[in-house]
Amino acid sequence: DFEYAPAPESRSVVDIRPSYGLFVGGEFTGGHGEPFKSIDPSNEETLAEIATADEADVDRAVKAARTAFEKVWGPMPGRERAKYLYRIARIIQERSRELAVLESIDNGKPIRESRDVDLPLVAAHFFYYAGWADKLGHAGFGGDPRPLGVAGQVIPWNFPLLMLAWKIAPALACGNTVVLKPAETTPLTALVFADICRQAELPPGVVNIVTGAGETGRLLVGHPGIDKIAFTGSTEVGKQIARTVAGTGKRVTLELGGKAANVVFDDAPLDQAVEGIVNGIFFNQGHVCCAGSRLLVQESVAEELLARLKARMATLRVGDPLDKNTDVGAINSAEQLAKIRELSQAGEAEGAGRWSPPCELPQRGFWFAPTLFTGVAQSHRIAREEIFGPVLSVLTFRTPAEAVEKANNTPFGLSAGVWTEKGSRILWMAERLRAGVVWANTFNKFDPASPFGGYKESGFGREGGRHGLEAYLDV
Ligand code: TXE
Repeated sequence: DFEYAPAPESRSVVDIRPSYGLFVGGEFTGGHGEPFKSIDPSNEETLAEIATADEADVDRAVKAARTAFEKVWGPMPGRERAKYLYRIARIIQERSRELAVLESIDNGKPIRESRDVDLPLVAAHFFYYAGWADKLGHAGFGGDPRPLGVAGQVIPWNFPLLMLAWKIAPALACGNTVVLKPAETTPLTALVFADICRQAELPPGVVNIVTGAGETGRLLVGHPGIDKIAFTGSTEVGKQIARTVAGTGKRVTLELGGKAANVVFDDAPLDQAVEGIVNGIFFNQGHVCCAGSRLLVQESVAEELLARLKARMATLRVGDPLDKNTDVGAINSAEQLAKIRELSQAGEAEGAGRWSPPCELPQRGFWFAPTLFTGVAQSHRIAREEIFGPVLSVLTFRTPAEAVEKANNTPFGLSAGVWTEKGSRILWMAERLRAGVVWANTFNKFDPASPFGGYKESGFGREGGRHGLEAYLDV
């Protein structure tokens, strides 16, 4: 009886300027590189022109961060730093509607997700790390842990503001200053965050934002004035950064790709598992490093589970990111769409069965229907490579040991999910799964208090929780 009534969130709550500069030393300034455009992936319209930071601009930003570190932020007592972080957290809450709409416009993600997941978590991270700023001497690192200095932070486009929060909040709490580069397809919320820093009267130079493509990131990572690098992005670039940093003495943490298994046993509550599977792979269009992109289902329930999963997938609404009824938004860029298409074609060519529910995709913009591949073999590319899109590869298993073997048969190790009624089996699995996070009877659950990070080629270092402080302190 449900009548579908589109209820788009208003674009009028955001005020997008025609052009944006860099944020250096507390001021918005021009960049000396070739400017680029940020576009709305749901309709391919240009949103704004963005400055590119060249070598001299990056240098300026690093120097501003160094001065702020030495003169103001490093020596400031933790309880004073905490006040700024709390203030930033509260302003984020106050401006969360504007930020959520802007995030959905620039990224393509459904407003329900940016409003109910991203923004609350962004604020929560600042609140959480504000709470640590005056307690670092009691965090188990010895009495007097020291900040590292200037952190160079490079983030991706899938959770633009949340990745910014994961990086900036702990760095600042520990007394470091930062130069952060947002991804070139989603720079807008980071620039509004710069405005929030001004609103919070954060001392100039404590946070600097340099925009640009990979080259700006490369310049930042290679700058001799950077003490610590935090990167979230592709495994390929992460490895490149690790090579660049080798021998420089810079500290580095990397959060890279994933190919998580969502393992469903025959005693699992199937409807609950279906919700977790759908959330695991279709949340944020599958642009999630810990996405449950491989479904491992026990053979005895495979048919039943797939029938329920297909029925659930048929109810997913794909479309306007600002429509509050949308479940799956736009793919972030033409490049990402091309990658998803290429891997899906490879899946078909290698013999897997492809299925999507009937769904009408908008004419303009970048779109991909929720897709399921059955009959997937472990050797198939769609079982091995990160697709980073709304594409689920289904494999089956008979015994728990086989489930573990298959789940771990990947160069990645970021996350995994286990669905079963048996508590002992959850513990047995969690001990054996080589993944930084193991969710049991749930998926994609995040909390600022719990550390997040990878095994193997998913990277190293932890973000979030008390462990997240380690990346920004010398003990
Ligand atoms: O990543 P890049 P892309 C995976 C996902 C996706 C693939 C490619 O599979 O399909 O990577 O995405 C900056 N030195 N993930 O091309 O290039 C870049 O400007 C320093 C998983 O977008 O790694 C951006 O700010 N920085 C991932 C950031 O790195 C460089 C999230 C990420 O871009 C650089 C995103 C260089 N040489 C993609 N080159 C996750 N772990 O969640 C680029 N950058």
